[in-house]
Amino acid sequence: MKNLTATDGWARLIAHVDEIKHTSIKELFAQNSDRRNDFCIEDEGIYFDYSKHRINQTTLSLLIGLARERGLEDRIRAMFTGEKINATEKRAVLHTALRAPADADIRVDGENVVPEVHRVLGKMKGFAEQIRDESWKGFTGKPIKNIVNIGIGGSDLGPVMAYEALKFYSDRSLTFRFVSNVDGNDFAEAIQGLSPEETLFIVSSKTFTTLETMTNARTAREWILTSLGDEQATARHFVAVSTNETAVADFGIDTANMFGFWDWVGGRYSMDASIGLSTMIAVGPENFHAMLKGFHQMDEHFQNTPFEQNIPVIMGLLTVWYTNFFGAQTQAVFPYENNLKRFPAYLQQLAMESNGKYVTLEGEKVAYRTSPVFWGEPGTNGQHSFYQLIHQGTHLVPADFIGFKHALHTLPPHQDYLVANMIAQGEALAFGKTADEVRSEGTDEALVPHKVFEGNRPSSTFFLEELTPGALGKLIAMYEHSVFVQGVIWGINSFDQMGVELGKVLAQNIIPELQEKEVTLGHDSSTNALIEYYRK
Ligand code: G6Q
Repeated sequence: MKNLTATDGWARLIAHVDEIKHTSIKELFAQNSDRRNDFCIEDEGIYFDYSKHRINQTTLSLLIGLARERGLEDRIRAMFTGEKINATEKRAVLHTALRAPADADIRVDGENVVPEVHRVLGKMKGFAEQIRDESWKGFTGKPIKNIVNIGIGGSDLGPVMAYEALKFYSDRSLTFRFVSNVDGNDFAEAIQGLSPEETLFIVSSKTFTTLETMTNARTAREWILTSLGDEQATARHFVAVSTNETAVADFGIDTANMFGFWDWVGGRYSMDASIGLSTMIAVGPENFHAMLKGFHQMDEHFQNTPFEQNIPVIMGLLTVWYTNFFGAQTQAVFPYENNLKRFPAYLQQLAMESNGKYVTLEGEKVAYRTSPVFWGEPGTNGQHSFYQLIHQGTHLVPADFIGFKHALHTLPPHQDYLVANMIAQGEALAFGKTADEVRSEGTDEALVPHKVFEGNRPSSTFFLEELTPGALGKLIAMYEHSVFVQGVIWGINSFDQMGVELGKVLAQNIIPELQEKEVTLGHDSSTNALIEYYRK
């Protein structure tokens, strides 16, 4: 593929940014009274307002032109039809098959994978129902009341996020905890107050070899065996979610209690595969399927909607716009829904592990920026801490606001206050407050510069009806596809994660050096000194 910076689309955008840079969002609104309609998409129950951006119609058509030049249509088709677009690992990328209807036909190496997806979903349903109706008993005959998911990265962030997001729909008689960190504090705190007799561990690991997960799983097995005093207890208190049947059996988990998935599902794209088992137990199979339906609706939208009206395409292109043409280094995501408190952390992995890369598919070093740093916190909390920087700091931080028309609770003034704040933030960022406006409030002249808000700070607003399982599915798929669009423009493989390997390998070298104090150290002087400091 042609180098991105050598494309016509890139050259046109370079020229165009020079023109539009000098026009503020306020001026863009003044120039076009219909701006709110021109830059707004309402589809799939999502109201996506992207009018408060530093773009006009020319920007949009140039960005869409660049997407076409980069072959986005073809890449979308390739992904959805199971081509091995994860070229470095020679794998198909088919998280979209996880939420395809049972009668869909999606082939990998000539075989339709959808029946197997639905077989596993059926098995998950059977198990989730047994836990929920208490017919699955622990070793001593008591029903399971506590579910602890052990996993890390893609085997943790999705399940935690979804549990928090859908807590409202969860069975409140069950307790859910999540252990990820190899720091023993994580495990020790997670089992606080839990009775081993009533606790089930879901060991979630695609490879079933991950240091953190296997260490926590062994500690959990020890805890169960010490408390219940019998090897046989493992079978009633452990299930596995994995692709590695041999390692699951070696650990002592009956493979009848293993829920599989496939190499064409990346870890960070697996929360709607069996990695979502804890989610299904929490909210029940029906709600889980409603979530999958939401995912699928967004998949259909992404696959079939013209780019001009395609939510993930526009989102992805806006990220490219600010990253490559305005030098933005970060992108903020602010859900105005407290139950989405783990959503930014989930997105961090999705976006940054997918597109935080400096090598193209052809193996060349890029000459442009790739993924920005994604970050965020729920509103309104963030307003009382870091929003200062977004309003008056020196960084350009494009922001996504995510809000819902209806609250899940019935506490009347809260929802209006919440939504008012979300809308106000977008308005303040875009339009700011001039020196004259500040003066007209009788402000002391010395304070005027401090109270001016320059504005011209871009944001998107996503409004949905209510945080239902289906809405969550749509939101996640929307970001998944937006990240994909960015990766296609940048010409990188969004589906491997080789950058996480080196640290893991070096840690394996250092472990014995910490444990055996006589081993001679052969690192650099700083690393040697750190190891010696720990040894002492
Ligand atoms: C995600 C990554 C990574 C992975 C974890 C856990 O896309 O591959 O975050 O999910 O390293 O791996 P296991 O599921 O194999 O334990």
